[in-house]
This record gives sequence, structure tokens and C-alpha cells, in this order.
Amino acid sequence: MMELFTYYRSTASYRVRLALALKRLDYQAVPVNLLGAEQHQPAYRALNPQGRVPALRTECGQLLVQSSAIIEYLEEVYPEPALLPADAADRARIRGVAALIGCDVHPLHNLSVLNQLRAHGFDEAAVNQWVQHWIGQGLQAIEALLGDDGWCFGAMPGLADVYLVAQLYAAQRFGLELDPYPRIARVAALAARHPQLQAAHPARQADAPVQ
Ligand SMILES: N[C@@H](CCC(=O)N[C@@H](CS)C(=O)NCC(=O)O)C(=O)O
Repeated sequence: MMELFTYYRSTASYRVRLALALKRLDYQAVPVNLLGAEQHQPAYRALNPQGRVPALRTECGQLLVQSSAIIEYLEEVYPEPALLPADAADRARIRGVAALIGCDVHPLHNLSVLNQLRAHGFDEAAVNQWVQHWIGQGLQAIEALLGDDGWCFGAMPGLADVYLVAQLYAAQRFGLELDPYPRIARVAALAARHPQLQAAHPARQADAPVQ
């Protein structure tokens, strides 16, 4: 069975859990406690020299890193249900939203980036403003890119939804409201009613603190 090295509230791990859930793939979750700095322990660094989650051990034992590469692997090896449509331009539009989140928004609020800000004198209020600024700017652009009904792009959840739903959990953690973004709020409402996606939610992970 596949093994996913994950942390319950890691945005990038959550993306991979969502992709696995949509494809109904079984896996063993291996928690890596980021607040306990387990990602920097030699045992984990031997798996992922970057010291970040997620990492996936495939059914054949190969070790993969980077959520985008892991999700592409899943799409190629387990093509059904597909996370991307057949049309090349549609695929590019969806990958555009995924890249906006994965390359331009999420890296700016990763734990080690926020710790660097703290080391340079940012207090918690300034850190929060920083995160709200970058997530807010990303959500504004995404709102303009999404379609008018259904999931991000159409009747079925796919790659853009995987990136967006995980990013919205971080948005909520950092105190952003979705009221200014009706299309995004529509996708969030669909995700909240989707049993497979809900099973991937941070609050449903074994390593989440008991509420
Ligand atoms: N581009 C990477 C980002 C991975 C990443 O930044 N993971 C965060 C959690 S969401 C992490 O492990 N941070 C640990 C740290 O910064 O020490 C991916 O998509 O997999």
C-alpha cells in the first residue's frame, strides 16, 4: 500500500490527500510533526532532503517528493477518475490555477518562511498581515478565473479544486473571509458536502489534536 508522509494541517499534504481521496486510493498516513521539527530529523531527511512534507512512497517503494509531482504521478498511474479534462487549453487553464496557488501563494506562508519573518523582527500581527495579504491577492485572481457554476471548472471536482480546497483551509486559519469571493465560496460549500473530500480534511486526520 502507498505511504503518505503528511502533517494534518500542511497545505501541500492536504492537496495530495484530496487527490488520493478523489481517486479513491487507499494509503497509509505516516505523520510528520512539523511543530516538533520531525521534518528536520535525519530519518525524515533521508527520505526528503528538503525537510518538507508531503512525500509519497509508492506501491513499488519509490519515494516521491513535491505535491505537484506526486499528484501528476497519481494522475498518470491511476488515470480514473481523471483530475484533468481531455482538452489541452482546459488543462492549461486548470494547471494555471494550481500553479497560482502552488507557486505564487502557498510558498509565501510556509512555516519556514514565516519563521524567517519572525527572525527578522516580524511580530505575530505582522506575520498574520503578511499571510492575509498574499492569500487575499491570490484569491482575488482565482475568483476572476473560475467558472460561474459547479466546481472550479465544471461539474466534477478536479486538480484546481484540490489546490483551492487545501488553500482555503489555510485562508480560514489565517482569518480570511470568503464573502468577497462568491465563486470560491461556492466551491468551498460543495467541498464541505463531499464525503471523500471531507475524509481528507485536516480535522479528520489521526495526527490532528483532539478538539
Ligand atoms: N512545494 C512543496 C511545498 C512543501 C511545503 O512547503 N511543505 C510545508 C508544509 S505545507 C513544510 O513541510 N514545511 C516545513 C518547514 O517549512 O519546515 C510541495 O508542494 O510539496
